[in-house]
Amino acid sequence: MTQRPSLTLIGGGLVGALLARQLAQHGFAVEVFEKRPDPRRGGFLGGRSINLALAERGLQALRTTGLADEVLKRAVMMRGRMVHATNGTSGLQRYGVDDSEVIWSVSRGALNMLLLDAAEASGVRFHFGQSLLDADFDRRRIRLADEDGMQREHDTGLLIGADGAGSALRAAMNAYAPLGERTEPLGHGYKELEIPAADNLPPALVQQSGGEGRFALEPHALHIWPRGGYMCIALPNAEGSFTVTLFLPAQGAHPSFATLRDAAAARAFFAADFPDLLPLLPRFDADYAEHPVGTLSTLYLDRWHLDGRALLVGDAAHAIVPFHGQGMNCGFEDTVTLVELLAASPNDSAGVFAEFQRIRQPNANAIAAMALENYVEMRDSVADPHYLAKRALGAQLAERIPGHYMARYRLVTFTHLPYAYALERGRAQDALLEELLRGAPDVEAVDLDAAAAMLQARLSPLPVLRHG
Ligand code: FAD
Ligand code: 8RB
Repeated sequence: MTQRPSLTLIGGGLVGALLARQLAQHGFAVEVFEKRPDPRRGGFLGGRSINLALAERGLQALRTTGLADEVLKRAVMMRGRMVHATNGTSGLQRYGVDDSEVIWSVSRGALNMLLLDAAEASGVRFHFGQSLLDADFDRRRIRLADEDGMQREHDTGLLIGADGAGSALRAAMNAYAPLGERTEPLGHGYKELEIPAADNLPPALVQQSGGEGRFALEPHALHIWPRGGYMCIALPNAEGSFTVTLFLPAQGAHPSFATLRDAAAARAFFAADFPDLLPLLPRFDADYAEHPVGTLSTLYLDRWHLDGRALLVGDAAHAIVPFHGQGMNCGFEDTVTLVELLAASPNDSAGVFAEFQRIRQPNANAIAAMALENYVEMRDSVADPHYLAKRALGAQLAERIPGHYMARYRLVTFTHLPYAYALERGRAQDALLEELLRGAPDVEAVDLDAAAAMLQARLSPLPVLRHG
């Protein structure tokens, strides 16, 4: 075997830990510097439960490294979006065609700890409580600070930045040679609230029954309270609680975070706009007062690497807004591509980094665009009759001609087809659905045989899908 270069990763978050594991499995010597203390040492106790939606792309990356089953054991299946209308009624819109097309709610803390264990078991060396300050790319040295501010220097191998949206390695690379960095703020912020497990709520409020009575709401769904310009969502946690996120304009006329300065103002707003949700939030005032307003933006870079010396992956390269639930999934997909390229050409890091960017950047741009679009869909369109008509027509066509029609959401969430393909295909399909509905007062009036024939004539067949 040829001598493989050693790798120095900055950041042991979701992407860094998973990438480290895969690289070590391929015989690379890997060390990771992580700013925060080791979360496995009691740190997460008493912390808030934050969950994420894991979809096929992320699952596939976990499968390649033998971790998918273990992750799924602790995950809660979500079959679709449960839309809670203003009048208090709710209904499930399935994400896929059946239970083979579902997404999974996983705990960020538990997932990160599982990935750290797995990476360590494969031989990765972690240095916790070590924050990157800057990098000398010519001398291949980095400067780090520990939690007490004590600084030290360290010789590195190839540098990979998996240090998230606020990446310190990116800042160091950008200072050495500009990366063409651009941040586009969404102008909306978010705040996390919690619905406790049902045994901590008055029984009269618990809206679902059956074998899973520890949940206050239907557990197997991603809940959405769409309200036009803003919304709340809730994802289930395995122990029975839900993490709720309020998305709202940061500034401007009521309602915005600027006009909801304190818990009392926010409570009045919830009582008016989310009357069915507020009673499920017994810690509303404390959560609202204590949890910070998070900001949301999209990050674009012209370059993700410094020749063969340093590369950015995950959020450090392409942070996106959350509305497609694909940030982690996209970062996990990055790791598979990078490891394949590095394993094939371990001694050509400049070629590998350039090729990685060539393959991944158009896809990162595509999911960034689709994530922005999905905010409008989630907060607004899910209750719009024209949107629902298109969705219903699409579902019938998907059943009739599965080789020619697959909703964009399904292409993104349940396949490994490139994000850029999903974006382009979605546009073409959408134009045809619009055309079909223009000539018909409603879905029932569309001649499905003629519609299917038209799609088959005007769209290329979908690529054969690899599953599982
Ligand atoms: P991070 O997970 O941010 O990890 C970066 C790591 O680098 C951290 O451990 C950090 O401590 C460390 N670090 C930072 N600076 C330094 C430094 N100077 N030196 C050393 N280490 C450093 N994505 C989905 O796919 N589905 C979802 O449902 C979803 N939900 C989300 C919910 C929330 C509340 C948030 C905030 C994000 C969500 N995302 C979701 C996005 C997802 O969390 C990110 O895309 C993903 O975590 C990116 O992984 P990463 O490893 O690149 O960055
Ligand atoms: N970051 C998600 C979807 C798509 C849901 C749909 C949406 C919270 C921060 Cl907002 C959101 C989705 O179209 O019906 N799948 O997974 C996850 C989402 O938000 C996550 C929990 C989130 N991400 C800062 C907050």
